[in-house]
Amino acid sequence: MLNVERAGEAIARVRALGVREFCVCAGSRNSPLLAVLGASDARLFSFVDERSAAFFALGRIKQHRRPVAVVTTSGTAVAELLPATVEAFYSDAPLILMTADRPARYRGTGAPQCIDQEGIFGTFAATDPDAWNGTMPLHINLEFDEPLIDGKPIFVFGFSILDSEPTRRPPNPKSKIQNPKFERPLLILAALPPEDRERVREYALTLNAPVYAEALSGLREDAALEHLHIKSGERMIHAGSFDGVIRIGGVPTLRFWRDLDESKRELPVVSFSNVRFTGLSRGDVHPLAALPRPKASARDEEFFDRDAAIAAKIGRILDAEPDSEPAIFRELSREVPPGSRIYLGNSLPIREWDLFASRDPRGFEYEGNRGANGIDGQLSTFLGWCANDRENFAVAGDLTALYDMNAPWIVPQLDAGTRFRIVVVNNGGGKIFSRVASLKSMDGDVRRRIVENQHSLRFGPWAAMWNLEDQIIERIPDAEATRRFWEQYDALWS
Ligand SMILES: Cc1ncc(C[n+]2csc(CCOP(=O)(O)OP(=O)(O)O)c2C)c(N)n1
Repeated sequence: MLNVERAGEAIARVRALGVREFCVCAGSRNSPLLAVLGASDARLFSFVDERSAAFFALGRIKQHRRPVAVVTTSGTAVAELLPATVEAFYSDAPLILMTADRPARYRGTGAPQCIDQEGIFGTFAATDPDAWNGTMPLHINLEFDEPLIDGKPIFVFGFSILDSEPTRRPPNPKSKIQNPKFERPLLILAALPPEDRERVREYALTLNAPVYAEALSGLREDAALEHLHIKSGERMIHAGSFDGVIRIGGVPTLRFWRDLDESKRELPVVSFSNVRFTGLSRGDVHPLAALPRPKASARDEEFFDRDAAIAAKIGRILDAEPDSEPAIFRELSREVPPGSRIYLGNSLPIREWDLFASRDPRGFEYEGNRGANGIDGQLSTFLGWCANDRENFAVAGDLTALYDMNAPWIVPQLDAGTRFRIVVVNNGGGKIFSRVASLKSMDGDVRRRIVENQHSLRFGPWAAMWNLEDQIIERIPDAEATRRFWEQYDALWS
């Protein structure tokens, strides 16, 4: 059965239980539910913060004395429902939690935004609608596989617009450590602790294969690896003829990692990481300590020439569109003082930084919450990570910042002399969703309102409230310039 049909059934089911109002919190995993609801006559309230949505739903239940549903995407979005669920449980309130999930085969693999959601509310929520007594929370967890709606792989902006990925699985210490013997390998470097970087650099140099290095690897701007880096972005990977993938570090962010579970299932993957999770529904993770001496591969000059040519063209488009969002990311990477520590928020920041930040080696140290990929708690994590001996920068989207508005509370308690800046790239909503193919069929206004949560809020008064006008910097990309940028960018690959 199609996802939208299953979503329609689930919504009809809860409507039959008396639900008239839905508090929706968008993600891409719950897009089938959003598509159905957007085309329905149900009353919809759209939220950024799931915790707030669930408490609001509780208020509606108290007002109208009938069940209200909260609809979320996967991952920490689900966990954010717990406080209101506990409150509802102890006040006999029929709060209905409709949570989108990835297919069960991903459970335990550590894939982004895939957590163990089944039964996550424990005794605080019933899970069987047929046996539900109508006086306590009810959790309906819905697995949606890809394609979420229309069956085509979704490529937007050169990276995934999908916010969820597979689950986690403990490493298998007994699994035989493979020394990958690929002829034409691709090396993907994801989050790495500083102490492992030297070894990984040596490995990459000997392997001599194209390297896709994410910022959190700490090797994206590494001068010694400059001749191996793929610089035009992850779409270039599709232009290569790789016969295997070697991943080192945490679960990668790039869309291609998801393709390895979908359109590229036949491509062998070997992972070395101290993170226990494969982030894929296949394969094992070998400890980084077991990184073998690689076999050198022959350099594919044609591949690197094409990559360099496209990267140069991207640079020229960025020069021509300085007010576009990608150009703002490049500019930020040039403005931040060398040696700074940079926290990259989820959604577009982590992706646009990987794609467009300058590759000049400037000694940046990167961090980010890449365990479950939520947009919640980002500024709080950043402030907890701020060190007092260097400058600290966070780069976050506007909804991500809105989600954590009270994070600055802790600032007066940080070590004296802690220097930080929070850069909010305010593009007026969750713009990662602006080109989600599966949502195209929805009415444009509905999509902007309930999926992107489009807004015209400004962050100056928030900065003033906390007395942080110098530390909170708002950058507002020009939407038209951004559109023009992506149009030209897409044309490079056609
Ligand atoms: C807790 C949580 N809820 C929902 C999501 C789904 N989600 C992924 S990206 C995104 C939008 C983020 O918007 P913003 O911070 O403004 O960044 P932009 O996409 O504009 O870069 C949402 C809601 C999530 N990842 N985590």
